[in-house]
Amino acid sequence: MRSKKIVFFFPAFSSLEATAPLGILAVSTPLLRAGYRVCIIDSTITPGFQRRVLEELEDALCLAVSLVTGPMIRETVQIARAAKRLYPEIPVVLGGWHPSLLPDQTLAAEYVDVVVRGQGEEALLEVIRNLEAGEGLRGIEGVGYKENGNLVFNPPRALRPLRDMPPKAYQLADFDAYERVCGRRWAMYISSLACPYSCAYCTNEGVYGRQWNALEAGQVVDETTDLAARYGLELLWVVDDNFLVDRERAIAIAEGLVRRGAKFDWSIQASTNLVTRLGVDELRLLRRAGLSQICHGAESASPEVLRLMNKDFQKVETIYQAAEKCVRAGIRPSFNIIFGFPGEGWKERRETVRFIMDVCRRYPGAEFWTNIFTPYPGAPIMERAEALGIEPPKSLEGWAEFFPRYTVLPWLNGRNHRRVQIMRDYLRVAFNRVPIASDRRHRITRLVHQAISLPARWRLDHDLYALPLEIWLKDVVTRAFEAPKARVDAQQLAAEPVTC
Ligand code: B12
Ligand code: SF4
Repeated sequence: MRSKKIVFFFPAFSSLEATAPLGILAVSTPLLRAGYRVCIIDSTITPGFQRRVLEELEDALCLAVSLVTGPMIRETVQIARAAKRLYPEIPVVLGGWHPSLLPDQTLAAEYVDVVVRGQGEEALLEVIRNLEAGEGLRGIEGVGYKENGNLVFNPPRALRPLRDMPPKAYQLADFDAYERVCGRRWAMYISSLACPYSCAYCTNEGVYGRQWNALEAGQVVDETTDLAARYGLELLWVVDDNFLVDRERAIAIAEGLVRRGAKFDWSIQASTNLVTRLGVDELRLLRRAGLSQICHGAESASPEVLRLMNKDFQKVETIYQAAEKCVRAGIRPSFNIIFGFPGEGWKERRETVRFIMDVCRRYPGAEFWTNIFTPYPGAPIMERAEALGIEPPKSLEGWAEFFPRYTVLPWLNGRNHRRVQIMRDYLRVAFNRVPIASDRRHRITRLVHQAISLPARWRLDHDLYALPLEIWLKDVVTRAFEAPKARVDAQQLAAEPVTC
């Protein structure tokens, strides 16, 4: 008889803001219901994760990995290669955003046997059933596999609304271990799928279309209160792409949570135009229900760049209004910014920096997180990026370096790239930002950060970044007083061997 054990591997993805991988919890439920055993190894919380995966595989039916484009690919390759060397007969199945967007190239890797495109709940169960029965994977929708050395792709699987999906298997999450790493006890939760918009840099439309669909307010209230109580969670990050598409639903969720006397904090992602549809009183209601932060993809304060990004639904004034309304309601407004989008020159970048400084001064508590534009496969801008000289990697491994913290672009490289990176360093320290992970900085590091915030603001106001002594001082102090960062930065990983 074949094994009924599935080993999931989740490669390191983010600094120390760790919690259970929702994608894996989602695809685990149908397996558990069908009588399979599930073992999840998350490299962020598992010392010696490679050895653990190999040990667990000894009596397993298959190895399944969840990944997005970027540094997660590094550990995926490392583990899949090691697994194949030791257990060539155990299939390696890859799912998640990267395999969904680039199935051919992912399956072409010699250490990958199966890829699942899009939603994995039903597809993975069917794959596992067939593997257990020793049957092929022909006809299983959404799945790609190898047959006599050829790559075979079955027809895609139709999207299912979120309300038809089983609950996530949160019982498999080791929240104690995540809390030890992160300093906070929190989880991700999803209440709606997809987004009605199609920003040029976003991969959403490619996987979910623009078919926004959501759980009923009552179900969200029941599930979130139960989750928080059951696992003692202090925070839920609602990972919906655009939580506020249905205004009435959002209000009903808030009313339901207030009625229940919910005690946990939660945060959402929403576009600024949908936040500003709400009145301050409505936002205050959401605050009373525990909503502590709204993350917005503002991305730029240049009207021209917003147009190029296909973000016509958002005006610069809307970003100001969202910041103002959130602060008045006691909700922390958090904004993402992309530097280096095709068509953004230094003039447009200055518009954005000035805007950031203005918002942070006018609305203390507002925070900005900046990235460098990274062209992802499946994003509408990819074609234009290629025309401008981006050469998409030709293998799965090549995509490991695609990470917006460091991306060097044909139009933003050398001195200009260094300048943007230093500018981003100053933006990081100019105003306070609150990450999910608890602030474990040493007293001295905190003092130094505070001390350099004023010169940082002066530099950003005057666009002067030569001789960045404050950043140098910050780095020296960080090295002296802080534990090394988690091994997830593409630059740090590059130096590491990928053998057992
Ligand atoms: C939470 C989240 C994160 C978290 C955790 C990531 C994770 N892997 O879980 C953090 C904060 C770390 C993160 C970081 C980043 N993220 Co992110 N993130 C999300 C977000 C908002 C939700 C993911 C989620 O949990 N969804 C809910 C679960 C249930 O869905 P799911 O993960 O898609 O899983 C389903 C399927 O994919 C599939 N599936 C998933 N895993 C597996 C495994 C197997 C074996 C199978 C068969 C199927 C399968 O089945 C699941 C159920 O249907 C998505 C947006 C979104 N709407 O999904 C972006 C998203 C995944 N992130 C994205 C990006 C770009 C990033 C960053 C690069 C951004 C940045 N500025 O740094 C970093 C890179 C991380 C890294 N270092 O590699 C892109 C992905 C682009 C891409 N090509 O991969 C997305 C889609 C956002 C977007 N719209 O562009 N992210
Ligand atoms: S609003 Fe956000 S999720 Fe929606 S398309 Fe734009 S970037 Fe993607």
